[in-house]
Amino acid sequence: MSDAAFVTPDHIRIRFSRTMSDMYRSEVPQYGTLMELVAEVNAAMLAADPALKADLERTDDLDRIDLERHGAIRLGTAEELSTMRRLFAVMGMEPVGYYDLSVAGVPVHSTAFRPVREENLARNPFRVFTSLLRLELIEDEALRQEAAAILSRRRIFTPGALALIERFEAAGGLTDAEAEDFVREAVETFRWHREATVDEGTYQRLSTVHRLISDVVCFKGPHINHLTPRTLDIDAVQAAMPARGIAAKDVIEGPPTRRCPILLRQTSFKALEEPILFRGADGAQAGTHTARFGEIEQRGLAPTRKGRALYDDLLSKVRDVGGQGNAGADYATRLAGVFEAFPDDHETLRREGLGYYRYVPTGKSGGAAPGALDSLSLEALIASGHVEAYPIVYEDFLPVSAAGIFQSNLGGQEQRSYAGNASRGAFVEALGAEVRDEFEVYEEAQARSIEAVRETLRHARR
Ligand code: OOG
Ligand code: NI
Repeated sequence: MSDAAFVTPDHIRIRFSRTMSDMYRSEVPQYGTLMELVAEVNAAMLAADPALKADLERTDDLDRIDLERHGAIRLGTAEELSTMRRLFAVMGMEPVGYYDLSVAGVPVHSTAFRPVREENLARNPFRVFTSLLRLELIEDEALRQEAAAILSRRRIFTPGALALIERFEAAGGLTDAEAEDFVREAVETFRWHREATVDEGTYQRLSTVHRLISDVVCFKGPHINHLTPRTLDIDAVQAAMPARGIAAKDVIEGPPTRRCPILLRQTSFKALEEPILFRGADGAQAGTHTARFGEIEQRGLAPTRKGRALYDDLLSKVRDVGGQGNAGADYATRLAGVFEAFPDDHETLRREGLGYYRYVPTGKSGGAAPGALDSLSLEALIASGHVEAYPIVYEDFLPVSAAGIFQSNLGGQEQRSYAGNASRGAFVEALGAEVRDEFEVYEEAQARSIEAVRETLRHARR
């Protein structure tokens, strides 16, 4: 079979993210309401700000605005994680970044599976924040073994999905018909099942140690726990949520409102309490479980290591005041105050090496002598109007923010200390592959754009 018979991983990811979105909207109707609100706010923002619209058009971001979303799952075993890596590879999604959430009292560590190159992100940026439960952080030996035994009995992938993953690996791609089967089989893993695999007593014992443990251990599979559209104005969406009957989280995680957005701002609506059925000696017993919610995100400039260090430093300054974290009515004001130290115009951000930019030739050639342009520095080319710089969008996650999202959806009361437990080596071993360094990914994207500029200018001189 020739390669021409295969559909691209982008194509499979597009289908998959659409199917997941439809599934989640039918499972969690409030998510549909949130999607409508986000689409309205985005449309209003674009109508009011033609310059923003033109910029988004220029950088291929306009078409993907309403597509933009991520989801999250929580896995129980190393084997589940490594198979999940193979499943996402079929859709061109690779593990980027390592997030240790134990420092925030959540017994998991995580990565994000996502497309890596700009052309693939432009087609569809769907990513999945994927956490692995760390059973070793459960102190009670008997309970730890019980949880491991329950997990070892479940099979989260359908035989059809496993066969198509193998087919993809052996043949190097999937045909259109195989891709359709693959998506249908793959979404089964992420579906909600209201039947718990354990009795109520077991659920309660695990829940008492940490609610996240019962969410991972007591169900047939890793139900997708939220999906997240991207908004152009998260403050507007946050403010409009209550009027639509959506119970929003108290604060927006991440940096404050800025003229030049950086990194990632996120907020969510609280997880719903849903009916479930426990196993019982005399038939099923009714109960409830809270796990699934909706979230929105606003993304901005991807910072360099230097920019990120400044962000982390400023954020901890705000959060450490009186040890109150992000609590307190004046949090937004304190945050904005401290972040005045983070430059808020692209010129300065770029010149000070705080963020990554994509460089694009403007097409202007008049006035320059042949060969003169490619000897000029990038700064000189920008100053002379031959090259423009656009912010590269941050595509990853933030551990402190992620912990805030986890907490608000676990009822907010869970505070355990698992501090200082980063274990990247163990995660990579469970995954069966390295995770990519996010800074290298942006660095390479920026370098490719500079190379393309140089290439254009070399050709333009004759
Ligand atoms: C994941 C929470 C983290 C984000 O956007 O930071 C996350 C989870 O609750 O499983 O999705
Ligand atoms: Ni999320």
